[in-house]
Amino acid sequence: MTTATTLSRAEYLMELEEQHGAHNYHPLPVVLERGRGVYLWDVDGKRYYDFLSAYSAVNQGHCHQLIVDVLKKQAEKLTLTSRAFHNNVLGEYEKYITEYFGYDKVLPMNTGVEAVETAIKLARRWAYEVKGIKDNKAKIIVPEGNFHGRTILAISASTDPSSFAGFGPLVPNFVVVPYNDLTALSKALEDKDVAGFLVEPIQGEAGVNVPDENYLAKAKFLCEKANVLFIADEIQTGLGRTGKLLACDWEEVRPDILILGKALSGGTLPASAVLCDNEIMMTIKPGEHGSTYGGNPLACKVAMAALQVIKDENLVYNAFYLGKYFRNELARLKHPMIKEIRGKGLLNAIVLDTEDETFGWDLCVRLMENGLLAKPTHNYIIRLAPPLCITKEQIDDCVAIIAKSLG
Ligand code: IF1
Repeated sequence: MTTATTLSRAEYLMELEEQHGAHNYHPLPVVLERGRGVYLWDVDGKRYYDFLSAYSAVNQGHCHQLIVDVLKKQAEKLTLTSRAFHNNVLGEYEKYITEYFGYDKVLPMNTGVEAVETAIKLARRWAYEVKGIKDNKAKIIVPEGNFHGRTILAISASTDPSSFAGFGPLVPNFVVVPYNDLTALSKALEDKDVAGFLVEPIQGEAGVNVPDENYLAKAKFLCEKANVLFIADEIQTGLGRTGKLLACDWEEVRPDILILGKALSGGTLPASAVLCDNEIMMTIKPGEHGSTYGGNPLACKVAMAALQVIKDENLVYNAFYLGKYFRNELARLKHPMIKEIRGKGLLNAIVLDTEDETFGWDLCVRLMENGLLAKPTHNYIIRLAPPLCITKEQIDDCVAIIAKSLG
């Protein structure tokens, strides 16, 4: 019988999770206690490079001092009023973020998937009130391999059984087309009941799938022609991650509805946002949508600080320049196990040349032992996405760790 005394601190803490927590994840065997910048430390004081960045939620780096200071200051003052009343922060935030991205209005929510749900509600409401689609007939086109979160609506759009199997009945009226296939999209857009096309500019979970040049631009053109809303899920690809402020900026595409989350708060607390112009946003009337914490003064102050850090620290250019450098350095390894290197900015992945189901996991365990944390998105695809504040020297250090771990 093992007791708490015979287990290490890390083992004891993992045991607590095993015993008292839902088993809805399979984490790497590491117990983290502290984060700063690109680094994480475990309970034994071992330091790691974070190459997951909480799935792109800490683009600014862990516990960014400026963001944390704003959080602490506002936390002592006013954290939540609900939207039943006004407060002195929300309007300032709404002005700031709508000018930052160039939209008429913003609807603030908390998690990414709540923002996705909000975007779909807006698209449907616009379809009925503006486009003139018959009530309850609105359809949303989504690409194969999409990932938009874990709610019933989001998994209803998914084509991955591990997301939707066993959770039915699902939400109807999602039309699936192959990703990066304009002919299929064009055909699907002939249906007059289509309200929107919901797309990730780069598919993160599917394994950092980068579409062909001009896919986004041509898709946007086809949507405009069909009077269908182009809805960009930039929850993971936005906020500098791909070397542009938004991944859509690579093709100068302006989404009709822009969805943000994750790094919007610099990884301190949940904050998400849906931005669009009046024609769409004003179709939702008072009392028809909301959330207890949506737009709370604490999240708004933190989000303004997180967005300002992206600008002031030039994180977009850093991601652009060091992403290119990182991919080149990985390529220079000419390692036989690396079949493909792909990504934009600091959203990258290596595809391993193996049929071995466990190779990806085993490699991530070796990377962990060598001081770098990453996670396979599928058995043989390893996502490599550090905070955007990483330096060239740290990239060199990490390429060496990756080379050593690959053997
Ligand atoms: C998990 C994946 C990434 C997202 C995009 C919406 C959401 C996400 C493009 C929902 C969230 C997270 C969820 C998290 C792991 C992570 C993830 F592996 F699940 F698929 F990043 F790729 N749109 N992605 O990536 O945002 O509600 O989570 O705030 O579910 O394990 P959320």
